[in-house]
Amino acid sequence: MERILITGAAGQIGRTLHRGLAGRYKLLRLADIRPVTANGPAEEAIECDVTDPTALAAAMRGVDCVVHLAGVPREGPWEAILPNNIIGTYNTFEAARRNGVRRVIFASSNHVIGYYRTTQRAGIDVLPRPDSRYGVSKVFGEAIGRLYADKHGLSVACLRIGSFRERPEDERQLATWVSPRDMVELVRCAIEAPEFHYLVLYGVSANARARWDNPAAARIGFVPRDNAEDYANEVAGKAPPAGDPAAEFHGGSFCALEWTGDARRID
Ligand code: 15L
Repeated sequence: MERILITGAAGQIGRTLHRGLAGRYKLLRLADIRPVTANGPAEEAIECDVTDPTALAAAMRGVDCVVHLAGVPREGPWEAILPNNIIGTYNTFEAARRNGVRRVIFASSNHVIGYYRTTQRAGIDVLPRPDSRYGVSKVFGEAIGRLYADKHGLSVACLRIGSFRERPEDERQLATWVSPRDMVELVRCAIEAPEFHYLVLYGVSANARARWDNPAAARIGFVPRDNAEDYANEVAGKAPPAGDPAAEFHGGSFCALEWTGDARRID
C-alpha cells in the first residue's frame, strides 16, 4: 500500500494522521471539503465532498488504500447524517471499487454498540446496538464494508473508534480513550498489514479499564501503548449520576440524547 487517500483529512483525526503518517508512503492524498495543506511532493491536497461521486472518482485515481474519515463526527439531524455519513460512505466504497482501490479503512465508532450496558464487555461478535443516528450510520458503514469485501473482494477494516482526545476528559474515557499516537499506529497497522478480507477493530488505547475485546488487533499487529489510567486523578468525579443513561451504557452521553426509553427493558 503505497498510495493512500484520506477523506475528511481536515478533521481532528485527519490532521493527526496527516502529521503521524507524513513521509511514510509514496503518496498521501488529503481530501476534505475544508482547506488542507499538502507538504512536499509526496502529498496532495484536494477539495472533495463525499456526497459528490464525480469528485470522489477523481480522488481515488491511482490509490491503493482509502482511509475514510469524512462525515459528521457526532450525533446530528437526519438531514446531515443521511448525506454525509450514509450516502457519503456508500459513494466512497463504490468509488473505491470502480477505481480498483484494494483496501478501505472505515472510521466506524464505538456508538455501533452504544446501548450495551457497561457492566458487560463488548466484543466484535455482538449484534449492533446503536445509540444514535450517528451510530446507525456507522452500522451502515460496517455493513457496506462487509458487502464490498464479500461481493467485490475489497480488503476492509472497520475501526470502532473510542474517544479520540489529547487526554481523557471524564471517567468514561478512562475506558474509551484512544490517544493520538495509538490512533496513528492503529491506522498505520491497518494500512500496512498483509492481506486480510474483513476486520472489525476497536480503536482504543491500552486502558486498564477498557471494556472492549479486540481480537483483530493482533491480526494486524496493533499494540497500543497509552493507558488512560495515567490521567485518572485528573478526571475523578467527572461522571453522570448513576441511573442516568449516560452512566449505564457504553455510548455514554450519546445514550442520554433525546432519551425517552425505559432502561429496564435494555438487558
Ligand atoms: C465518537 O464516535 C465521536 O466521534 C466522538 O465525538 C466521541 O464522542 C466518541 O465517539 C466517544 O464515544 O467518546
